[in-house]
Parts: sequence; C-alpha cells; structure tokens
Amino acid sequence: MNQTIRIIGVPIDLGQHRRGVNMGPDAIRYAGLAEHLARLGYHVEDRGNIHVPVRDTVPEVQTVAEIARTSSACYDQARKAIEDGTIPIFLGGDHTIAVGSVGGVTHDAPCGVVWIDAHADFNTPAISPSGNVHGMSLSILLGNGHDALVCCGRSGAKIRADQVVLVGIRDLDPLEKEVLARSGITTFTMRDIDEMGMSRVARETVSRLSHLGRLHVSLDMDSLEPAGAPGVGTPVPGGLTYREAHLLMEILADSHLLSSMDIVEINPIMDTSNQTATLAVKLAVSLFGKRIL
Ligand code: B3U
Ligand code: MN
Ligand code: MN
Repeated sequence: MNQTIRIIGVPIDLGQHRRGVNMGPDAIRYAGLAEHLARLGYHVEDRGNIHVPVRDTVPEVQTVAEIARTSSACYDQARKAIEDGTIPIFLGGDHTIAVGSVGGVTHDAPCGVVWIDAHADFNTPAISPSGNVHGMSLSILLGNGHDALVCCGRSGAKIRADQVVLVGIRDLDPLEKEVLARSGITTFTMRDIDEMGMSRVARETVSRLSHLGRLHVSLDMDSLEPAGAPGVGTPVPGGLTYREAHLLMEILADSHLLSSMDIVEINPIMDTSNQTATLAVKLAVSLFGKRIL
C-alpha cells in the first residue's frame, strides 16, 4: 500500500513582526506540493489549515497565549498524524509551529530533529533582544521559555539536546550563542559546511540521529541563500546554495528514516513569482525520495 503524506497548514505570523508569513501555506500549495508528492507515488491528503487568529485582532499582551493555543492544536494534529501512520508535513507560518509539530510527533516516541536554519531559535524571554517567539522555538522544545509554550501538549522538554542537529546557522544573538554553546546540541554552521562540505555534514547529521529510528526535518527557508529564496521574513546572506540544500535532502532521504517535516518562514510578500515556495517544494520532493537515477 502507498504511504500517506498528510499536509497540515499552520498560517501563524504571531511569532515575529513582519506581515505576510501567514500566507506561506497557500504559497506552498500553489507551488504544487501535493501534486509533486503524488507523482512520487505517495497518497497525499490535505487537511487544510489550523485556525489562527488574524494578527490585527490580537492585542500584544495576548500574543503568547494565542501562539500557545495554535501550538496546542498543532500538537494534537501532529500526534494524530503519527498515530494514523501518516507522514505529516506542516506548512508555516513562522517557526513557532515547531513547538506543536515536534511536540506532537514525539508524543509516543522520541525522534531525531534536523533543524535547518540561518538562526538557532535558541533565545529565551530573558535573553532575546527582539522578544520574538519564532527565535525561541528550539529552546522551548528543550524545556526553556514561556511556560504556556513549554507546557504545550505535555509538560516539560519534548526533546533532548542530543536529539537535535542544527544545520546552516550563521546569525546568532550574543547571549543565544553562549547558551547554545553550553547546550550540547550538535551544530553545523555555514563555516563548517564550507570547510567540511555538505556531503560530510549531512552524513554526520544522519549518523548522530539514526539510533533514534526516525527523523523530523524542520526546514526554515531562511537557511538558503537569499538570492534563490528571497521570500522570507529575515534573509541572511551566506546561506545554503540550491545544490547544497538538495544534497542535504538527498542524503537525509537515503537514511529512509523520514517521518515528518516542517516548511517554515516563507513570506510571499517578500518573494518574486513564488520562487521561494517553488524551491521549498523541490526540496521536499528530494527529501521524500525523488532520485535522479
Ligand atoms: N535571533 C533573532 C532573529 C531571528 C530568529 N529567527 C528568525 N530571526 N527568523 C531573534 O529575533 O531571536
Ligand atoms: Mn527558524
Ligand atoms: Mn531562521
């Protein structure tokens, strides 16, 4: 029987201040995600979007509570998707969606998390210069941050430091850098990728996580070089090339351990001709097994 991929949209833009990232799920659908995955032989079901309030209707003081509410709905859907034996793909929205997606997919069993991002998203309210929650998601998943978010779905940490590998980082805040260095998380910065090459970085990523039996890929599109992926809220120069990103996906695919994915931070307002969502779809197709030969 064909495997089922379940698409779940989470149009949240409450984790940061730029408008537009709420349109990410439709931009990715418009770029043909379901059709391309179906062509690979998957049964694809689109569950539509989780309800997220329009940001203009949310007073600043309510922001964390509304992110928590969305995260909790996302957690339930993620848990159900795994229980149902499907491979969920969560379409952001900003990176706060990972609080619910990674939380929910690890409800019954741990999994390895490959966090591909220009940023580490390892701030806490005490150290974040911006206060933006999308810069705190990974820290929340490790049990540190706003209580309402740390307690999403089930209380406390959802993953341990040795269950995450960060790939592509190049823009960290000063205190975030210190906390990350002490955390024990395996990191591959852009410098590491330049020096080691993506092939080695990707293979080491798999070898550090494969004992967990399955992998969640959390793909922040700002990990890519902005020239090829301009449609993101916070572009950072010096990112992954088209070829490096594809090679990473292909080597992750070779592990046959992929069980879920996030595609986040696409901002169609900043994009031209939907090229960032189109690239995201191509990367998902590489991740879910399209082989050249
Ligand atoms: N580290 C900064 C910037 C940032 C994090 N994630 C994104 N941008 N996308 C912050 O606001 O925490
Ligand atoms: Mn991120
Ligand atoms: Mn980022």
